[in-house]
Amino acid sequence: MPDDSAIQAALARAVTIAARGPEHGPNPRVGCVIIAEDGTTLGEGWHRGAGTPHAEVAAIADARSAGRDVRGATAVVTLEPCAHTGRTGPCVDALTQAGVAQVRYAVPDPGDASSGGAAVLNERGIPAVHVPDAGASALTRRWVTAMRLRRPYVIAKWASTLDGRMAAADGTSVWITGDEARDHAHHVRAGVDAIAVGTGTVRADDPRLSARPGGEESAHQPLRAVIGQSETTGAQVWRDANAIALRTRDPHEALAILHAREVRTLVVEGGPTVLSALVREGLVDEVNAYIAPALLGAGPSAIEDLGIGTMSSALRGQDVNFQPLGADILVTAHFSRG
Ligand code: AOF
Ligand code: ZN
Repeated sequence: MPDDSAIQAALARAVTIAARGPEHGPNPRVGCVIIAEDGTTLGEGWHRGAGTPHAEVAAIADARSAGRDVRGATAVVTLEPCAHTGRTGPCVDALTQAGVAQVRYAVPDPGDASSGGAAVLNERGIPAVHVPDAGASALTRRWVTAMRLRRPYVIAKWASTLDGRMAAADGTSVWITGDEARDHAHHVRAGVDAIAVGTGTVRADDPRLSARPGGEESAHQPLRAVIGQSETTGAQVWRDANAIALRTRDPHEALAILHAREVRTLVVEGGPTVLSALVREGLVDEVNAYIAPALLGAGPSAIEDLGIGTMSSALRGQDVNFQPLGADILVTAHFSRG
């Protein structure tokens, strides 16, 4: 059996190649490295998106195409091998048929149908052991949250001034931050499944809600979702069919509809009514606040009254990150409840 350092090295490699897969889409990013007793790599593969072979199947095929035998080998995977037939067949069967002797996986599969792969393998006499790994967890964090909570992972995004205003008193809100912050936000859009705004934002700003990282429309365009009951006919968000009207006041219901459409990650870009409703209901997993060194002194803030009256009740983020973007700064904080 390969030693622990060989397993760790294979896992690090599996994380690296998993990251080549798409950030968006219904499936997680997964990598698999199959190693021999002495730790040498026999085959490796990663999942390229829903409908394509899973990482384990890709790794077995890679070994075969190089003429390498994986019988008796160790498969190291970033995610627990699946036990179900979804768009493709069960990885536990592919591993069994290939004659792999044992499996190490970093993240348990939280899916209703797909989970239980490790138990199946163990029953078949192929030890499948959980080896936690920070890199693999980071790669699947949003997807795991979405699967566990049966709703999209929600990123609340806004741009504000130093004094916390997201618009001026006259309602103007474009160009709060500079180019770098805006471009960063477009990169975030290009990696998610959907972007939501309230009807108020559509009426006030008529946003396109497209992903334009580097100024160019990316190949993947997230679904545009408009939450609320006011009329928005003729707005730019309805320019093609990649848009949905969520005619409800209930944020849980809005997220349930998106979950049914396999939206795993959602960016909510305003306005205060929609953002506040989501925060109030504990439905925000991550805040991306772009803060510009400007002062307005008047105008709405991103989040309205939450019914919090005292400092000890403030909602406090975890795993906080700061990123300078030109003259602006991006603060990322997580509010996941697990
Ligand atoms: C794995 N290896 O590389 C991936 C897994 O519709 P399907 O057939 O693509 O199945 C999707 C589900 O399979 C997905 O929700 C997740 O539970 C698991 N993804 N499993 O063993 C992989 N991508
Ligand atoms: Zn699978």
